[in-house]
Amino acid sequence: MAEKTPKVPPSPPAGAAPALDIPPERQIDLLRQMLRVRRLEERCTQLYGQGKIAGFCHLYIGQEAVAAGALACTRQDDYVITTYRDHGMALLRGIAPESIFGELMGREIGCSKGRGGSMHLFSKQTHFLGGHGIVGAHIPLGTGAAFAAKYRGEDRVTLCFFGEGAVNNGAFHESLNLAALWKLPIVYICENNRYGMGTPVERASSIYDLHRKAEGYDMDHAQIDGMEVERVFEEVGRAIKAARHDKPSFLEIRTYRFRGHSMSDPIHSHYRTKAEVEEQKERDPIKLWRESLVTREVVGDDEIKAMDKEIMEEMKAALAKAEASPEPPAETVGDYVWAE
Ligand SMILES: Cc1ncc(C[n+]2csc(CCOP(=O)(O)OP(=O)(O)O)c2C)c(N)n1
Repeated sequence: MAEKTPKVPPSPPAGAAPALDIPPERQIDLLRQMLRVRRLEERCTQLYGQGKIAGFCHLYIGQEAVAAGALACTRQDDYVITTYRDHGMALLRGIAPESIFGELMGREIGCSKGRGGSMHLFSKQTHFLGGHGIVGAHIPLGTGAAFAAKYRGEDRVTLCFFGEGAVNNGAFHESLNLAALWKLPIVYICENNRYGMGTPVERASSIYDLHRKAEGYDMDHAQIDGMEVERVFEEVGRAIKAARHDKPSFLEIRTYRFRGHSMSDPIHSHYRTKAEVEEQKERDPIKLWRESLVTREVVGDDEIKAMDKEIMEEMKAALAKAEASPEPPAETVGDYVWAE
């Protein structure tokens, strides 16, 4: 049996500057987008603490490089579908932050008109197909979106994100089989943050290098360090190009969530040590990329501080708009249940 790779990925050799083929403005924008997700979610923790968000709330803090790197490679008409850990993905697909805050608080301004909440952000206009609460259940939906695009002769690609908790689920395997068989324009992206709630991946999967599961379907696959936004950008970009030419693939992106599984879980639960979380925070994707940009003199630290301030203002203004929005009138509770 193959050796399991060490839990903590080795750090790259000190001073090893990656050869980057990414325009400087794009490099700065990758930082901006990660910061936008982080600041949005920090506001979410406050709102949850104030009792303004009811129900479930799963944060993406620590995983921002995956959404930022991957979505930067998409076209606006591509489809994106993900799990309940969806705030960052929704923001970077183009849903306005006030619509996200509004949805979390059950307000009319919410992207799902206040009826879905945190796990069910959705937007037809931005081709963001949700926000799904049942583990693995959206993987066939993403596969269906890719099938529809191909059937209609469009060259749209679908990015289908899920956690490592979904890859032992039958729907995952059925989907990969059909995507490979029918050469669908889809990239399956497993955000392997090591834990499905409190269960470590090595207690749930017979193989540890999850990307190898695609071999069973003769599908291209790769494993990527999800704390390095440039790697995510490059690899997902490559996979999307291939998918536009009818070559689906499966990417395992290794990442880490810094917070608990959801807002109702403590950050350091019995399933992982505080030391492990602290060690992973050393590889905070925002910190790594910020240092890289400054060291390579792509942007100065003062400019980054100004950008961050602007983002905090953006989130503050968005939150004010969301709080000013009313709850939907009670008599509309039955609306949108059936297609009209
Ligand atoms: C079919 C199903 N079983 C169980 C659950 C309860 N559940 C919610 S999240 C979760 C863990 C999923 O972990 P993973 O897929 O790795 O995603 P992560 O939360 O780490 O992003 C479980 C078991 C569920 N929502 N759906």
